[in-house]
Amino acid sequence: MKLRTSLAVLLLSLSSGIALASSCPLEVKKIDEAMATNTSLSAEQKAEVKKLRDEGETLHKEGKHKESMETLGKAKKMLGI
Ligand SMILES: [Cu+2]
Repeated sequence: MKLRTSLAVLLLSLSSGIALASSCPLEVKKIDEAMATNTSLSAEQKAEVKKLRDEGETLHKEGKHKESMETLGKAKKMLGI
């Protein structure tokens, strides 16, 4: 790979990392909002969503944004958002 190409790839991966880093808290917020308004979930389902939400938040704090987004995505799916 040429140096310029490697640099471009590096920059791209960095910027997507930053975009992901800022979107995790947004996803957490969306989940919190949906949790507050969604009453169709059972207590167990809510506990599961809460667990996934907390896991996602922890992963985000550890800098694992990809994993965080995946985990938060599961919670969102359960909430139907
Ligand atoms: Cu993040």
